[in-house]
Amino acid sequence: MAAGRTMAPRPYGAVPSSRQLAWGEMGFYNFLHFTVDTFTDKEWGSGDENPAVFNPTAFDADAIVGVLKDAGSAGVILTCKHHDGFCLWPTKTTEHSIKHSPYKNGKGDIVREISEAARRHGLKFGVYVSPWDRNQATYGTPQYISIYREQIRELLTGYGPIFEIWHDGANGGTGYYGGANEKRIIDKRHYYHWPETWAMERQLQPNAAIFSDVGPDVRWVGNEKGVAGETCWATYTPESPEGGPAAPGDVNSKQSTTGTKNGAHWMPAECDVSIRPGWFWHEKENGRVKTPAELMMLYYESVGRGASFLLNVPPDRRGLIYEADAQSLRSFGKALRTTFQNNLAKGAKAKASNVRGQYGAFAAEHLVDGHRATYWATDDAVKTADATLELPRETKFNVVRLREHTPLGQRVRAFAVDAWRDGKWAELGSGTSVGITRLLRFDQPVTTTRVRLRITEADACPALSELGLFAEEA
Ligand code: FUL
Repeated sequence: MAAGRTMAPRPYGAVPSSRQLAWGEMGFYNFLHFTVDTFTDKEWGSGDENPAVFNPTAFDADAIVGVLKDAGSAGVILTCKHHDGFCLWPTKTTEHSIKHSPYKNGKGDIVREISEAARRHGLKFGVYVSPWDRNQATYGTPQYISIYREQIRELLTGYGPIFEIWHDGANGGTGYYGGANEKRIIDKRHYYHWPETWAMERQLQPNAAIFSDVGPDVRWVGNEKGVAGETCWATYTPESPEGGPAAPGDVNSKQSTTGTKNGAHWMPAECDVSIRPGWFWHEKENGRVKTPAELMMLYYESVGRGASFLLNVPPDRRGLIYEADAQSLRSFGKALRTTFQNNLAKGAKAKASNVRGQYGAFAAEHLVDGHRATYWATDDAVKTADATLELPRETKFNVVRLREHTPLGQRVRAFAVDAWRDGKWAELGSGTSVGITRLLRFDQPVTTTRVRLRITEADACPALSELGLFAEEA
């Protein structure tokens, strides 16, 4: 008997918007940190840099994006303006831009080149626009907020669809500020009037996910190591370190790492980290590029914990991805593909201890049909349940992938996975939050014909769209 929509479980708690759902499917994507700092060997330019220093000699957007594509990236976020205030596009808002650089004799536009290359390669494009501007004379006054919004407007209207807008929490301090050379402390909670800026962004790019320490769509994970909490809820109620209302740059970052169980908002975490110690390219760090194995570990600790993996890869002074970085990324991409292109649970027979209304629409087989849109669900009153896979043959794997059907919210609180071994079930591993994706990775491969998922705790009847099995190359 077919089950109508009305038979589906009611959503539980905060649920994702369609833009958050689309964002949640991306998993791994990249940051490009590129500006005057690349040429001055700094991490935070003070704002007094001469635009003439920005002079990449062999900039090639297709080459850059091509490396990211090979790594399996779903998108790229460019530092269109970092704290130094130098704009990588010919903005009308300031003279402190690429217009006054030797790059293409001032006729260049790095934002255009990267956004177009991204589209050519099938990657989505996003923008980082630093709220802190150490060049602007008006920084700290209301006038600067208009300038900042105008910069965002230019970026959101001139460069096609944007998948994410990145608002940094680092705000205020010393700077050049048009020659004042002083320290300017702003009121992080009120100065930017964030809700108005977000409303403008929504209007201009309704599908873009807005990122900051407090969302509204995607939250910072609370560290720059690229690591989500072992338990990481997609729901979140941001608080300031003192426990009051939070703002970008003024958040209890410990809570950001784990999120809030039954939190007020759907606001999954994004794990940002650089492939090198710094965010910008520095010659002295050429020997300190993260290895493919380290990148893979970070993938498990971010995507594998229900967050996303935003890996920074800084172009060098030529305007290319440095060879060591490119090599590491390509090997990482190859390992990702080798592992995840073949779901070994495909073709398994799935059975469950309870199926909602005994309807085929909620049967356990949806755990292995390869679709996020279909799912196994239980009756409303059944909050602990098992699903068992009977594999077509003896199967060797070392990774288990679980996914909740997130349009119905985050429901599962704890689970365990077992394998059939020597005539009985043996537990392979267990965990707490699932959400968008949960990966369990075992040091030793498991060989078995049967795998069981146990939902050991849930706040509402579980609804899961995947139980996948994968094997990493030894
Ligand atoms: C931080 C910035 O201060 C760093 O320079 C970098 O852009 C990082 C992604 O965010 O807050």
